[in-house]
Amino acid sequence: MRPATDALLVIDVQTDFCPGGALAVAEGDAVVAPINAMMADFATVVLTQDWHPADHASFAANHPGAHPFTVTEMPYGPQVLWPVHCVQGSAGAEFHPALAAARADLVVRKGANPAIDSYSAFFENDRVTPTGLQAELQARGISALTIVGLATDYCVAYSAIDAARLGYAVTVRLDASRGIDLDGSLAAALDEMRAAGVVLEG
Ligand code: VGL
Ligand code: ZN
Repeated sequence: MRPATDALLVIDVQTDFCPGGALAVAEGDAVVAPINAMMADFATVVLTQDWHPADHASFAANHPGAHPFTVTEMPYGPQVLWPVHCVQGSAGAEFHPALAAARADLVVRKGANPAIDSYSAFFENDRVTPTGLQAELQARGISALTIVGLATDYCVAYSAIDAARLGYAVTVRLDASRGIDLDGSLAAALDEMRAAGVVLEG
């Protein structure tokens, strides 16, 4: 068992990010067994859930003529346009059925503002609007985070870099994470995480 100041942060292990889902990550379901096993080592387990309204601005379908996996400009910067995924209350937004979600101490839902995407578990993509996770972790006395889940190069990387900036000791377990890898995004995200002081393991 790790010290009580360590938490496991499990990012977006949801049906839509697993094979057969709307935004499937290759081998996305392969993270479930190692994550369930890791939970036994941590007194605090936090899950995040991507949780979009149907009119979310990150969906290509809401931009007439736009194709998924292209990039558009939003007021807060460039935004990849995704297939419709993780719509609030839909089957695709559920946690993977084999994830031990009942073990979670806290579930953070993100991406509910139709105008702003939210890759990070801490802030929306404007990088200033908080999700509330930082206050929750502070209240629980957490100072170190092990981060796992989907996708390595988007929500895992954004969460890890924000966590490092906020002063947490951050480890990403790559063996319990999988990436989308859009135009070299995986290699870029690994570089950015290392540069932010994130320890990459596995
Ligand atoms: C994610 C793209 C869009 C993720 C969420 O969980 O990494 N990626 N929404
Ligand atoms: Zn999303």
